[in-house]
Amino acid sequence: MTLSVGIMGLPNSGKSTLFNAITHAHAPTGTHAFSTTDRNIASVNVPDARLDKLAEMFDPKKVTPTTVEFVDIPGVVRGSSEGAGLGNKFLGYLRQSDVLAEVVRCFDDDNVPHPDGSIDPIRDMETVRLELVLADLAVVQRRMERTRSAAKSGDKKYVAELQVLEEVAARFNEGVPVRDMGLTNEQQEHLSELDLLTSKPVFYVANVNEGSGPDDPRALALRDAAGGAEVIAVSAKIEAELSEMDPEDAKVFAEELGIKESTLDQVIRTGYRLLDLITFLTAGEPEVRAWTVRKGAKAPEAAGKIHSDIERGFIRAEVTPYPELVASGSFATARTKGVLRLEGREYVVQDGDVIYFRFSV
Ligand SMILES: Nc1nc2c(ncn2[C@@H]2O[C@H](COP(=O)(O)OP(=O)(O)OP(=O)(O)O)[C@@H](O)[C@H]2O)c(=O)[nH]1
Ligand SMILES: [Mg+2]
Repeated sequence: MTLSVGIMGLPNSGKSTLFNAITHAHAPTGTHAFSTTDRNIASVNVPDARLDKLAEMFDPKKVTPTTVEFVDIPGVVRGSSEGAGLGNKFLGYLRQSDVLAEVVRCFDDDNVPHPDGSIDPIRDMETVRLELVLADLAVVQRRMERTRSAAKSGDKKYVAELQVLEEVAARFNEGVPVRDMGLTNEQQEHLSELDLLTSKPVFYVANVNEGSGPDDPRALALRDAAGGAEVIAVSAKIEAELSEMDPEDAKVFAEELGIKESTLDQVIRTGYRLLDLITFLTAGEPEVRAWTVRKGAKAPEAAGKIHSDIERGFIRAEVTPYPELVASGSFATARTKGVLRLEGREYVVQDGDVIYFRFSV
């Protein structure tokens, strides 16, 4: 599966700047609101030092990282859901995203106007929350019309669905996001097709002043207000500048600035954690490759990521944890040392497992 991250936030919060920093794209940015007039999409290779090391060991013809997709949309403003600005129409572009990254302006810059005239990250977070709730409410109301007429026949499925939709709409009217409604799995099931934005996991990107970091006072205040959601503090502007530099120079520069982990790495790590995703690896002469699966996936499911035939004909998995493989130097040595294990259908794949699947056709 490819993780898709939707980037949203108020106009001029730095969404496109962040998008460019992460994807090395050149989406237009600017000091006027709504610099972005349509969505930007880009795919990025997930950096993984393990792949580089395995490539050294196996000298493969091909090295294939996993990818993450980013979607950048025009700014959301107060009233977007009723047609103000460009926001609401474009919020729909995020419905396919697995996780939302909300950029919150924490930087001062008189040249970059704020749509509400002042810097107030918590107010901005509230504004966006409300607009997302209202956008979801509109989706639920449209669905309710259909469900209501379908329920007239007395069909139990639609009667139950209608009840859930009515409850959810009432909570939306109180401003509550789906993720905070405490719905049962069964209730959620009725909503799954709607791809509601407020049911998606969200994290915040505090776009702080140049030279500020995780202890930026505005980022800290945002963390307090975020109700346990993750807050990453970055300077999108600096990160965008770094992304334009020669990678070696950028590394030196980032160290001088005290930037320990690139924004891309932080965003991907957070997305993977929120969605409970892990990476397993395959290694051989033809190809060294990284794959993404959900935590808890068993060996045949992981095999299915490679090819459905391998899942169908699954016999066993030969599993070597990455550190053991590196320490052994080869699968042959790993086998004689006993660190290459034979695992069956019930084996739960772990992050960093290097796997060779045996299967019959
Ligand atoms: N000083 C400073 N300026 C920034 C930072 N991030 C973005 N900007 C500037 O703020 C302006 C708006 O940035 P964009 O990335 O276009 O903002 P956006 O959220 O995509 O805006 P819309 O597409 O209009 O919704 C640009 O002039 C950026 O250069 C930052 O970290 N610090
Ligand atoms: Mg933009």
